[in-house]
Order: sequence, then C-alpha cells, then structure tokens
Amino acid sequence: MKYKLILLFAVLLNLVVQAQNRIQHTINSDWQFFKGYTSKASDNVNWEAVTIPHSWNAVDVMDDVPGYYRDTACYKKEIYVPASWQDKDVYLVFDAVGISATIYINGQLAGAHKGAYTSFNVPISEFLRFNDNGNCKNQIFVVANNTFSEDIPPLSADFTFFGGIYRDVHMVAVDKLHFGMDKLNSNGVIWQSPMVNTELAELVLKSAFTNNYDQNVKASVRHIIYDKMGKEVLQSNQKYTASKGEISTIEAQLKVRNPHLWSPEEPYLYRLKSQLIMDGEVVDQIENPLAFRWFEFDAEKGFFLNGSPYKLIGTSRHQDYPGLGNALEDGRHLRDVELLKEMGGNFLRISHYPQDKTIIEACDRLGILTSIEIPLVNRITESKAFFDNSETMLREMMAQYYNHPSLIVWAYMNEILLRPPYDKKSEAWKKYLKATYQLFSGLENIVRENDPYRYTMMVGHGSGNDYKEAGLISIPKVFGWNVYTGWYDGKSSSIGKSMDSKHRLCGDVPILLTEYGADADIRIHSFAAERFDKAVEYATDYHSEYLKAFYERPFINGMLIWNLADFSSETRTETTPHVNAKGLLTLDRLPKDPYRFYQANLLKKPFLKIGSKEWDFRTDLAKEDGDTFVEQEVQVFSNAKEIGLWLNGALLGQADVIQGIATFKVPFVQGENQVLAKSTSNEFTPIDVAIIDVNIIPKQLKNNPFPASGMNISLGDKRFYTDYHNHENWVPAQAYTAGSWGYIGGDVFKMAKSKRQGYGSNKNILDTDLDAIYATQQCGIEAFQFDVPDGSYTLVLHFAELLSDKEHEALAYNLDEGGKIKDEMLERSFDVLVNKQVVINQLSNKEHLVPEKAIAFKINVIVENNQGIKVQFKPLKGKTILNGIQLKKVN
Ligand code: GCB
Ligand code: CA
Repeated sequence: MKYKLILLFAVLLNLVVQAQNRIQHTINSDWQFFKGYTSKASDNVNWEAVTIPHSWNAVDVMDDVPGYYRDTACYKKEIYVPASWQDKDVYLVFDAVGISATIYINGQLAGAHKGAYTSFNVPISEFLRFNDNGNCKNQIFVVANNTFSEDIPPLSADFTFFGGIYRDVHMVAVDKLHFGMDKLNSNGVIWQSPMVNTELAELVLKSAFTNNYDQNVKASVRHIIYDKMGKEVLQSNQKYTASKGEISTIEAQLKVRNPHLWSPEEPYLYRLKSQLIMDGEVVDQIENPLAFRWFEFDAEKGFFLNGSPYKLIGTSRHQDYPGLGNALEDGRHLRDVELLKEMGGNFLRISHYPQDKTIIEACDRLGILTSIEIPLVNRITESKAFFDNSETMLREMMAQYYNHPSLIVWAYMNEILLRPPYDKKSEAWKKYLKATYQLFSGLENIVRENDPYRYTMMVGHGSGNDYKEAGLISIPKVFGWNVYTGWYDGKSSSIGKSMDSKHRLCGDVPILLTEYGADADIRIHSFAAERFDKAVEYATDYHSEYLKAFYERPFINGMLIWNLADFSSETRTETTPHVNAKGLLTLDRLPKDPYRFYQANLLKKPFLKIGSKEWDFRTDLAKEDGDTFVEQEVQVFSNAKEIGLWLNGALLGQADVIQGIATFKVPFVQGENQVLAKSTSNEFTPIDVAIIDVNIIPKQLKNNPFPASGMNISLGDKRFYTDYHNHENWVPAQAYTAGSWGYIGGDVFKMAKSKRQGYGSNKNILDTDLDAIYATQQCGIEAFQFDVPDGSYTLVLHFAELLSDKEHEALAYNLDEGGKIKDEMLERSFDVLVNKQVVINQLSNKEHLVPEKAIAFKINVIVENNQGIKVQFKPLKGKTILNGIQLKKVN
C-alpha cells in the first residue's frame, strides 16, 4: 500500500548520523532485602538475597493469620557506573514500588515517591562515584513501605495492598540533552490525533526535552513514522534552541493520508521514532506506538469505533498471582491479555490502578481497547495532602500511558460513596459530598486539559442516587456502573431493568456496565445452584442473563466482567479465603465455565468445549437401589448450531445450542466415562473429549460393597465439593432412611440477619483448606447413621463453631452490609457416641471447639452383628452440631 503524505511545519533534514541511543536496562538481579526498618545499607541486619520483581507479601496474604505485613522494609543493591557516564545524566527508574519509597544513593537522599501503581525516576548523577579502576561501586538503598496512609489512595478497597519493589528497576544513562525523564516520568513525546477518518489523520506531536548542559544548545527534533512493515511513511524535522537547564517543548502538526486504521480485529500499529539531534548527531532517541482510530460513546446508540457500532465487551484485571503477590514477570502479564483475547473480549478495564506496561502494550498489539484509572476507591480523605496525591497520580498516569492507541478512556474514581465515613443525615456528610465533588471536578479538568480527545469516566455503585445528589454524574464524559444484581442482592434476570434505571438516571451521559460478576469456585458444583453458593453452575447462569440484557440494549456502550481472573483480597473469607472468586479464570488462570460461555458467544472461529471438564472425578448418589448409573447435566459450550454427545462411544443425543450452550442429561456409569462432544452442524468445529471417573454411592449400604473410595459428607450443605489435593469428593448430606445413611434430626445452619447465602456461614474457618465443608453445618443433630456391612472402618468427624463473640469489621467489599458484625454466641457442649460408646467427651465451645476453627476427630470403628454405625450427639449445654463426616472401610 502506498501513502501520500503531506508534511506541515516540517523541514526535511538529510544529515543522518549514527544514532547514539540512550542506555537503558533493568537492574533486577542481586538485591538484598530486609523486612523491617534500618537506617542505612551498611547496617548489620538480616539481609536476604532477592530478585526484582519482589513483594514481601507473596505468602502472608494467603495464610490463616488475619492481616499481612503492612510496614517498612528495605532493599539495597550495589551498582557499578562506568567513567564514561560522567558526562551523561544518570537516572534510576522504578516501574512501581508498593506503596511509598525513599531512595538513597551512597547514603544521600536522592528521591522519594508515593503511590503503588505509577513509575518514577530518580536523577542520581550528582551522588555517583565514577572511576574505571574498579572503584566505581555505588550503593542504592531503598526504604519502602505499605503502611496505611490517610493521604495516599486507595484508602480501602477489595484487593490486597502488596508491598515491595514489584516491577522492574532500570538504570538509564542519557545525553545531557534528552527527552522526558521529568517529574512525572513521561518519555517526553506525546501524540494526539484530533481528527481521524479513512482519508486523513491529523497528528499533533508534542515533544518535551531537557537541556542539562551549562549553555543553550541548538538542536533539532526529528520524528519518523514507520508503517507496520517498517517502511518510513513520514518524517518531520524542527530546529530549536534549547535553553540551558530548562525543559523545552515543541509541537509538530502532521497529516497522514489514508491512514491504515486500528481496531481489535486489525490492530494495525505504526511506530513513531523521535530523535534529538545536535551538531548533526543523534543524541537521544525514543520510540512510541502510534495508531489511528476514532471512537464515540453515545447515550442512546452505544459505542462506535471507526464510524461503526461496536459493542465493547471484556473484563477488568488485577495484577497478582498465587505465591507471587503482585511481583510478576512480564510473561504472566502478557498471558492475561492473551487469555482475554482468546475469550473473544475486545476491552480491558485496567483497574483499579495503572498496571505493568506489558499489559497495555499487549492491548495495543493484540487489539484490545482499554481504559485506565487511578485507585480512588470507596472513600476519600478531605485533606489537601490526599487531593494533591490524587492529582499527582493522575498526572503521572496520563504522562506515562498517553501514547497507547488502545487507550480510549481515562478514569479516576470507583464507588467513592461506598464507605461513607459519616451518617448520611449529618452535615458532615453534606460537606463530604461537596469535597468529593470538588476533588473529582478538579481531576476531570486536568484530564480534559491534557487530553481533549479521549473520554473520561467515573464509576459508581448501587442505586446511584447518591452520585446524582453529589453532582458526580454530570462531571465525566461517560459514567460506568458496577451492578451486581443476582449476586449481592436481587435476581440476575433483573439486570436489564437495573440498567434501564441507570440509563434514565444518567440522561444524556453515555453509560457502561463497568462491573458485574459472581463468585465461582471450580471445586463446587450444584444442580440446584443458588446465590452465594459459589457453584460454577450459578455463575454460568448469571452471566447468560447479563449477556442477554446487554445485547437487547444498545445504550449499554460496554459491558465488563468482574474479573478476568480470581485475585487477592486479603480480607475476603468464604470458600476461598483471601481471594475474590469472581474471575472467569482461577487464580492459576484455569478456565471456569463462564469463560467458556463467553468464548462460545464471542469467538468468530468455530469453538466447542465440554463444561466442567476439570471435574474429572465425581461422586453421586444412586436414586434407587441397584441403579447402575447416575444422571448429571452436562453443558457443552459452542458457537455451532447443534451438538451431538457420545457417551462411551455411543451417541447419546443431539441438542440445539442456545446462547452458546447445548445441554445434555448424561447417565454416568461407575468408573471411567468418555464424553465426546462434536458439532453435528459444522464440520469445522473442534471436537472435545472429557474423561470422567464416576463413583456411585449405592442407595442401600447394607447389601452392597462399601464404596472403595469411601464417603465424604458435608452437613448443612447442598453442594458437591471436590478436594483436588486429597482426591476426594464430598456430597451433600441427606436424611437417614432405613438401610441407607444420613442424619437424624437438626436444622441446616443459617446466618442470622444475612441477605447473603441461604445456608452456611461466610466466615474464613481457620486451620483448614476445607472451608466449604466447615462453613456448613447441621445444628441440633441427634445422630448420623450408616447401615454398613460388618468390618473395620475409619470414621472422621469434622466440627467448627460458626458463631463467635469476636467482633468482625464489616468487610470492605460487602455492598450490602456495613458497620461491625457480632454473633449472638451461646455456650454449647455435647458428647459424641459411636454405637453407644462415648468417643468424644464434652466437646465444648469454651474449650476445644474454638470458634471459627476447624477441629476433626479420627476414630476407628469395628462393626459386628450387622449393627452398622450410629453416631449419636448428646447435648449437655446448648445445641449439638456436625459439619462433616467421612467414612472409609479399612477391610
Ligand atoms: C466492586 C468493586 C470491586 C470489587 C467487586 C466485588 O464493586 O469495584 O473492587 O472487587 O465489587 O467483587 O465485590
Ligand atoms: Ca458442612
């Protein structure tokens, strides 16, 4: 393809001299770390060797001790600086340190930074020792800290505030005349495209460069634009006199004819090379991505990309990984963007804070539109320091992410009225709302001044009236709503109506559904799934309701799933303590069924996957004695019209695909089952096979061999739970019937005054990974009986006191609860008998049965004379309880 180019305000300069690039490389290896405060690098404390990226919270956020290290830690490293750098400007660049950092070079204070999510540079030339005779050792000493500060956002949020030097550290040596390296750590060149269409793109290039020579210098700025194939398409050259010790700015205006447009479907990237030339020599050079696209949000018609209607659909993303905290190498960041692309997503909300550059670079390259935001979450502090830090963060974010063509929205607020610090009837509250208005209108102005061509966004929650009252809705160019109907409350099927009311509330401000999601734990399945049970089946259903409503409503400009992957949120509890489980992928990035659901609905290429494949060993209960199979529903996710399902080689049936799902009732037999799904309407659709090992528990235990892999039963529960570590399946308890097994008496435990789960507790049960089993319970149970054949058995009884008189802070993420939560706790004590013999004496919540802790007892039982096993619970004080029970036959 040929481009006809016009150069405006540009002079052609044909003297090209070998580019002497800046030197920039990471210095991530060989650091020393001390978890604590010490005043200098030479102190003899417990230094340990670490590599950057590093977080000191990689492990402690996941353990059962509440809280994590939020305090000071130190890092040090020796660097060697060549004598040739003596006439250069040398900087350290920190891509991010959580949460604040002070940097010393050779014992002298060199710089400091606040905020965990933006990069910063530290000019260090004046502190360096240069010497080529081996005496050029220099000491970097960093005091970092992730303590809570009223002045630094975020103050409160549903994610973990990891500490550490968790992104790359670079050494940079540049000529004394160089681009960028300013206070906001921008790279010195920004591009804007005020007008783009298929024939023409207007391009404005603004360069800022520093002259640290002790005299004014004559220089020129050259920009060269290359197309995707590396062919030069345009060049601009401008002469300039750079005043000494100052930052100079210069602007070039160019026009690109017939620009090749960028879109998620065809992410066509140009390259923008910018050079500073002095005495005919290139003294500094940087590169930026460049692309042409235009876009518009509309309050009625929705989003348009390059002139055509375009539904934005995608996810948000957090930046952590199990065992690593947020200290990830680039590969893992990149993989997340690929996974979003492989799902068929076209948008990433980089939330709730700027993330590693790898993310947005991948979005530019792979074709994912993005928004980016600073972490003003849940509440603000009405102080100058907080306002100033917020503003700096915003300016840094804009300076650092400006040139990414995938980026179309700057955002700076999430659910800021979620955690009101005052009573909503008080004067203080009114003042607070005014302060929020003042803060956010200020931030909005900063964005508009610095980037008139992108959109601005704020994100609210709940009913929205508070945001309206505070005047916040009319501030940004678009408003996002986080709506969790069907999760925190209400029904998933009401999402359409909820969005209709947001639409009315916002009038002519275009809206997006910026968050929605439901927890899903791939270890939990239920064929009668309900809100808060964490069953994968519930989440799939929830997402299908939302997707339907989205397609029916053009005014929903975009819809963003919360979240791409499960993520760390230390204060969370429930079946996955310390983790928010709304991810479409697990913490380890394994797909959950909702991810497959979106693939089936969004991908253009033929797609097919069998649902819940990872549930590859299952236990189910025979309905009648002698049943040789158990019937379970299997979903196949596909974009074909019709699917056939084969079970162990025989065609079971065909089913139409409705909204990406074909549903089958599969009669699984004992042992291995091969499930094969194939499209019967499209030969190009891939085939999928799942091998599922099934264990059927006979209805009558008496006349049947006892199940070889034993029985694991969760009381007060309706779910199937898979313990992948122990290769065990837990089944929900049933009431006892003669010849079979089950509980006698009692009621399912329910939380008092909770709008949340219908049964079980939402607490983190300590000392166990079987939270799902321990958090559910039968109260007032009289007995549990197994009518098993004679033999030798191992019985395990699991208990947890779910009530506690400890006061719990209402969790930050609870959208429906506030204040402190305390149970009404009554004393309980009971004996446990097996076949009339006391096996546990006075199990009491004043003693061994410590509230919110798991306790298990393993007991050997010999069954003779056809008596079976009867476990009895005899109350001494209060009510008896049982949370789980396991039985294995030894011989
Ligand atoms: C929200 C928040 C997000 C939480 C999410 C949740 O509205 O914006 O930070 O993680 O809800 O899962 O509750
Ligand atoms: Ca249970």
